[in-house]
Amino acid sequence: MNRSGVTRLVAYALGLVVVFAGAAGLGKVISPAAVTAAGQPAAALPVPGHEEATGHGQSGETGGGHGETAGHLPGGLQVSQDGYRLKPVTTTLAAGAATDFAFQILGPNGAPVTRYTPTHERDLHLIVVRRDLAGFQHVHPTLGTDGTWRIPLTVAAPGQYRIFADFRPAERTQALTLGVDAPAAGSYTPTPLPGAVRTTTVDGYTVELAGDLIAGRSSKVTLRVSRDGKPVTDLQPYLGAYGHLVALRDGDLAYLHVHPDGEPGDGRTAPGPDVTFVAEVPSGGAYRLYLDFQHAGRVHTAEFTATAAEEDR
Ligand SMILES: [Cu+2]
Repeated sequence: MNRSGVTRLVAYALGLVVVFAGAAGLGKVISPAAVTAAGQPAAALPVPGHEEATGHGQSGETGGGHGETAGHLPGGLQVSQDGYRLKPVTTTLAAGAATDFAFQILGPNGAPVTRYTPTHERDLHLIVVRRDLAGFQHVHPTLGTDGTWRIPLTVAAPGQYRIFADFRPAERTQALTLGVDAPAAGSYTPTPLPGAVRTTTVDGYTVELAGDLIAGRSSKVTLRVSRDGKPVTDLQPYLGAYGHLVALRDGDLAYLHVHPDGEPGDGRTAPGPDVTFVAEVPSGGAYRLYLDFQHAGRVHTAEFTATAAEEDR
């Protein structure tokens, strides 16, 4: 046998081994018990919308209720939705140094969106947070005539950051929240998520959380602001309310829909100490809440971890 004949023989033997291993592997995955009457593996992916179509209370259902069926995802999980796209012009951040962060919102026609309808008094809200939910910032970039938004951004520490744009294009009736990741290079030390608490402090203020998040439902949460043991009753309007609350889900940073219950000047909403919100939570589990409030001319951000109870079934 010449050299090439040996090579062919070896290749043939190797091929046999590969086929054999492949068959053994296949046998493991598709055992007769795992094949349904229709001949499909029982573990096939669920059909989008299936959960909603069949209703709640199915045994073994682990989904999170109304908010999470396909086509109705929580905000902030996607870089593109309904034809709109968040396009970063700047793709990285720098720890401890200002980056001129620029981005565009591209519309369904592919061109940058230049006309917006304000929500909470602004055309666009930019939320920046590290993926471990630390380092939260809520800022308002400036829109150029070409549809490019710009803001100087400084993050305190290295890590992977999530950037959310919360906005409403003029031609839409609903706001959108798109999200994109941006890294700040360097050695990254993740912060474990703090445990759930009812009271936190920030800049000399104490903020207490009352009310519970409930998966699959709207629920009210109230934040009470005090200072030196006294309730603060002269909060200042900030973004059209006495507080602005952002809630992010631990694990995937889903951006929740939260809106204030009452606004300054409506005849029933006092300027503190209580600020009440209506939150819609898509699933049980841990969330990080960030409350921005303004007092004596300064904006402060109080942070909480809250655990949402599973929906009643
Ligand atoms: Cu904002």
